[in-house]
Amino acid sequence: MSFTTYSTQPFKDQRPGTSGLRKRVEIFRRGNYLKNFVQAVFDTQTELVGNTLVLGGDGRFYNREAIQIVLKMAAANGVARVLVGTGGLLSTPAASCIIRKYTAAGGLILSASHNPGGPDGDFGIKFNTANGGPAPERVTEAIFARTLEISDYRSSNDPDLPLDTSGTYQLGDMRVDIIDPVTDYAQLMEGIFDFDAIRRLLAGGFRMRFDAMHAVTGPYAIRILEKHLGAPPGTVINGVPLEDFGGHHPDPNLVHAADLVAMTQGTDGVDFAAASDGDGDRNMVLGRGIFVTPSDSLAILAANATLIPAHRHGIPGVARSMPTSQAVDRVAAALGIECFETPTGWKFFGNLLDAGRIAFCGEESFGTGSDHVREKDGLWAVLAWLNVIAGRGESVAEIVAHHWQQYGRNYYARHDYEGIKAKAADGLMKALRERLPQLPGSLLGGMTVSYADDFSYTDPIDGSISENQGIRIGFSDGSRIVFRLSGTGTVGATLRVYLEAYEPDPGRQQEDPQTALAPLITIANQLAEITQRTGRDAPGVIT
Ligand code: VG1
Ligand code: CO
Repeated sequence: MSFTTYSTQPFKDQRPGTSGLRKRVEIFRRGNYLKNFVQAVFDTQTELVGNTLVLGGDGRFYNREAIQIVLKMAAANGVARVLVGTGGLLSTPAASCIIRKYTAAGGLILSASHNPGGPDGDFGIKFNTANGGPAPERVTEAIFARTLEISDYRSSNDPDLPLDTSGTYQLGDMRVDIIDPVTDYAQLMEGIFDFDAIRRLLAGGFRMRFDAMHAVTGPYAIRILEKHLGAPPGTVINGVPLEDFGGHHPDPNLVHAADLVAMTQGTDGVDFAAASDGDGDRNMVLGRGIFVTPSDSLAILAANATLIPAHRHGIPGVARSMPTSQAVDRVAAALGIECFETPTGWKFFGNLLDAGRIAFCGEESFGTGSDHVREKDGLWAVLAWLNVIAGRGESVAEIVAHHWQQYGRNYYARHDYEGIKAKAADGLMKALRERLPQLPGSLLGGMTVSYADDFSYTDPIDGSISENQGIRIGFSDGSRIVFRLSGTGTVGATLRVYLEAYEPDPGRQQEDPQTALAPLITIANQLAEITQRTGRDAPGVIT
């Protein structure tokens, strides 16, 4: 096989964050930036030699070029076979499904998820291990260490492959299968859910919309919802993947999917609406006149798991990331199953899923999923909701109201301060950390602090420890404030403030969350000196 070894210089900033390496497109296109990182993966993940690699991305600007670069480097580094989605497309959950189904040694997913795309937008790359999940910290740290000392990379001298035509190709000694990105995933979904019940629901006049936000999920949603389940054409909107996502943030929340939200309003509003993000792993769920918080969604799906055929005998346990509301904890307690609190990022669920300790897990950041893959999965959540709605014969609003009546309501909001100065953000977190020891037992805004700590997680399966995962302040009535800095941003720093208050009384569960959380918002601002330190008097995004 013909390949060339090229010399290169290390970059100092290639440490993966919450979900892979994310930078501005212009940084990825500079010199050998992408090649260095990919070579560091091949240098450290030696099980890829002689084995299968899965490759695909969310279709954003630079995706196609990056796919060709990775293919040639894989060939030069001794990978035996690569499975690529046509057009270089694979949603993150589909990549996870394909890694597992074809027992690949790992996968490279090209995505910056919900971050904007285009020449001035963001790009990203993430390595997933053989279980189909995001590489754990020890792996990402080994890759990062390698990027700091890298001196050359290898690439084959073959021409580009025609990515749009499925088929089998040869790149030197390496076989490349360009496969339909949807088929395997659609089959997996069919084996999990009651498709007949969903078909009957959709045939009975139930009206829904799915907003693919011009990101990767369009082809998946059209195939599954419209072709397999019989939803009328036009159910999926913005279904064509575009390199710049039509100029929008492919971020399924009340701010960035405002048009979809509007379709659920008023007497003519649709019965159900959902959206997913750039790489298809996030979801937002709406009913007529109601937004379901991702934290509530996880709790409601867990409470109704047995309506889903794959889980008809019940689930062994659940997990949520630390800032996610404690709504699912109450369900787990009622069901008598285990409940785990993990740091932010899907990689922390992998061991628990592999060990069979949990079947459902989720994050407040519009992430929900199960043991069917090792990533969060936007369409899975949509199908799970449709399955539950069909099974209960109730509207989304009724399902939510009944859930709150039974378990209480966890009022919840996240306030994001994006693009603040890194120094200001670090100073704010440091000052908070210094105050932690004095807080327990003290009164803040008339509320008693019962604990205050910087979250540290010991993985129950492999014992690995992850420290400094966010500051938690808990009050005696079950309320919480959490502060952490984002690990996915590409400009300055982003402070996230997570607020949660528990309301057991059904007579008081209909307030606006910002009103119900107002006392906590005031406490959070004062305690962290947010305005003084960041110069912002309000969050930029509230979800
Ligand atoms: C954010 C979310 C986190 C999620 C991560 C990746 O991370 O808060 O819950 O796992 O994005 O999601 P951070 O560090 O910015 O808070 V995705 O859809 O970008 O793969
Ligand atoms: Co995503």
